[in-house]
Amino acid sequence: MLSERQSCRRFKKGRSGALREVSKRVKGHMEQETGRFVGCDEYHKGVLDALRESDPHIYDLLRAEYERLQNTIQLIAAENQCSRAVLAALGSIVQNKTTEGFAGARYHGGCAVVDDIEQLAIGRAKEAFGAKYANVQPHSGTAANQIVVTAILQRADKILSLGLDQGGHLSHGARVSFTGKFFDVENYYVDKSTFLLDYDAIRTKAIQVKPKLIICGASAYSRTIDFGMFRVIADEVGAYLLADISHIAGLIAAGAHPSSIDHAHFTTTSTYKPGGPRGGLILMGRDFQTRIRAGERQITLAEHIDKTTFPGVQGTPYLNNVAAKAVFFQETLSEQYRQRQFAIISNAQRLAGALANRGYDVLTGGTDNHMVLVNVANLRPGLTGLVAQKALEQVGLIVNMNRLPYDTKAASVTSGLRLGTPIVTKNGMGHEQMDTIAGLIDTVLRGIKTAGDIEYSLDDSLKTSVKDEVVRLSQEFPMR
Ligand code: DSN
Repeated sequence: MLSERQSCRRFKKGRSGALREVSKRVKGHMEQETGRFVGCDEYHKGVLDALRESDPHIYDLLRAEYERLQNTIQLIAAENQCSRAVLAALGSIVQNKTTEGFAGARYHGGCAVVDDIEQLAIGRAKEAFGAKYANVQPHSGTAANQIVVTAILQRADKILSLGLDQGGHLSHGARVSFTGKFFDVENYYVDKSTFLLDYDAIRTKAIQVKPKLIICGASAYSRTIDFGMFRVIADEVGAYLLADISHIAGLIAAGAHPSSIDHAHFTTTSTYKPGGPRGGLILMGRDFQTRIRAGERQITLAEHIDKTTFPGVQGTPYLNNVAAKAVFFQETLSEQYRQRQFAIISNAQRLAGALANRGYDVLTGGTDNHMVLVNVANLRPGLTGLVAQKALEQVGLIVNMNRLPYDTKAASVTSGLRLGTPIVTKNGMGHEQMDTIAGLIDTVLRGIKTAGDIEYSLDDSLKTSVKDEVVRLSQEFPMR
């Protein structure tokens, strides 16, 4: 992990020349305003009113979701809460623009404004992550992975990745995903006793498998990932390295987890997990100009990823999402965002400690990131992740069951829970509230009367008292 001082230094870097150029052009766009129509602010101000009038059902459902969020506590490690500025960009008229291609090389007219939006997003993404190349067009993290994999692999080429049931991700080669269908996938595993990545075992497997691509990064792994070690292994076997940092992208941007950017050939992330809009991002560091053969030509990896994005995999980018990504990347450069990433980890460590003190089996004994993995089956015989998730939801504690490495229970019930602290931290909660939440979780899980892997009952008075406390806590720390 970078020290706070080192990561601060990164944040004091000046703006790049390209970003300054785009900023100057923004003024030019504004001078072209004619003032003959309803102003932009006025047009967008009516957005919620228009929805209420035209579709009261969806409007009411939006309100219901808002109420749900305000009266429950969000502990899903894959969720975050974007700012209202990001929401505004998402709900803007930019969503109407159709265009294919990239800024300066489009296949439709009328792109001067959206070109600048995309260039701002690219420049800010590079600045946020210390990257040399950024592609802001992927529709999601999975789409970003699909683009990279499609770019560099031929059908039936070999991928080596962390298994889904070990903490990996569907798009890293699970049988049910496109990666599992079209490529030859082998998995590496976490150590059976420590549940940690064992880099010697990964190297041995890589030498044996000789993959063309190694994928690192996880959906359920609470310890620091050594991207440098993965690159050493990839280089030794002549493989490309893809780091999917979706879960820890915010921590990396803030310097609270070591960066993958110059170790991996490709880094991908979803943009909502670190707190932005839904969408994906592809980044490259030192390898961005490495030349590869594409058909008859030699092109750079960066050009190859662009071409595989469009026309290879996607059509028109979601330009409202691109605008919202730009807003979000700017937010990640703020001191407030940076400090929050350290607080997210500190809260997760406190939550892990409070649960461990109450007798819970916290995987790996704690956490280095935003995530806490708990084996609930080891707490009480007969308790499953599914029952724990459902019982906690009844009192307003929103979590997700998770298969644990070497889980003996089926994926539909699991032995584990995965908890995350990004949203509670964003809403201002700290250590005191983590202790309270651990106590509430404990009260519910010890109070459950199980009846098989799926059915259970919870005493009404216990339910009411925990729910009241959850509502009180969530109202004390409303959505920010
Ligand atoms: N990656 C999934 C998760 O971690 O829950 C969501 O996209």
